[in-house]
Amino acid sequence: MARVFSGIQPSGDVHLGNYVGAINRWAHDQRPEHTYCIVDLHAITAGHDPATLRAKTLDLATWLLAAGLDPDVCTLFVQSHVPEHAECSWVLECTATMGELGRMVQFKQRAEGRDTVPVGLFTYPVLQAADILLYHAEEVPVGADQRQHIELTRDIAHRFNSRFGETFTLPRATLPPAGARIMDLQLVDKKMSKSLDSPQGTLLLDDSEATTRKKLLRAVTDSGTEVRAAPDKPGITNLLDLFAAVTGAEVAALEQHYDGKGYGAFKGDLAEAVNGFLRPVRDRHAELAADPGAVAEALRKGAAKAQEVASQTMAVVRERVGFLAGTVARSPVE
Ligand code: AQP
Repeated sequence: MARVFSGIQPSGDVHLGNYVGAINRWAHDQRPEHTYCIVDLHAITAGHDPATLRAKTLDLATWLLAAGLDPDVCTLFVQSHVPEHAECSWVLECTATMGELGRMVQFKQRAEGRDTVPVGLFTYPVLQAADILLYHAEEVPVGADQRQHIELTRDIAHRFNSRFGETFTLPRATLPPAGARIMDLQLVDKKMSKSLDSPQGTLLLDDSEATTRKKLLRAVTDSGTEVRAAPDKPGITNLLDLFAAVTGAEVAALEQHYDGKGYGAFKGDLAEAVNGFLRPVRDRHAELAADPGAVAEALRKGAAKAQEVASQTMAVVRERVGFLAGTVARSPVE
């Protein structure tokens, strides 16, 4: 059984891309050796409002529990509750190079050559490496956007192991069969993202069924009427991928089924399928949101479990790096 780690940022409202690319798989595949993290340290890299961050963190935890993550089965926790993440990140920053971080596509897209971007936006892939390596994860279930960061994690782990002795496990990214990169419904060349300002193009878990339907019916398609995946038809290709992700159907079978039926019928059925797929999660979220104390308690237990593993890994890292043994002051999760 592979050890698994994956994370999600509380940087905005959870969308369907997050759900099919990551959360739904986490919930389906969860086991005791799986660790899932709300990565709030990552959510402060690009400017944020403290009260909103706190509220979004709790709400994201509520969505993860609503999706079916069971704190008695897997480990679910908030990153800032386990201080070893920041400590490990610093050690790994001294292993990673400016050159490799400068090649990260997400950094290049976000920074766009500006000198004024926070340093954290440049170094956060190293924090992500620390997140994964602390738990000796072998697999990291993510959407396609994160593949490059997982490769970087492998490179950093390999370099550290070569220098200081076998310490970290080299992880690999695992992608879903469909929905690995859901695109924005309006800006079809951009991935659906919490941080993209495209309210009509981002399908939120929190949207009502009527809003979901409206957004899908208005999704940008291409000229023509053929329901077919093709490089010159990015809009309809994305919707086919989404349909496949929420129903488990093959894209080829969907193309055949909608042959000659046009975009309208296809989009209407897609809206039905998406709403049906999300209904149980939305209902459960509404129930759980009424008891935020229970959600916070689940996170507290999760942090204690996570810290048991992370502190053991950090003890080895400190010793390997050559830090003098001593009593480490920490703020344990009670
Ligand atoms: N569009 C997507 N399609 C499939 N999977 C996706 N993921 C994100 N977007 C898509 C996957 O969701 C997990 C959590 O990633 P995240 O918290 O980084 O989500 P985000 O929406 O990308 O959030 P931000 O704040 O806009 O972050 P940036 O733009 O900085 O990444 C991951 O497994 C991710 O692959």
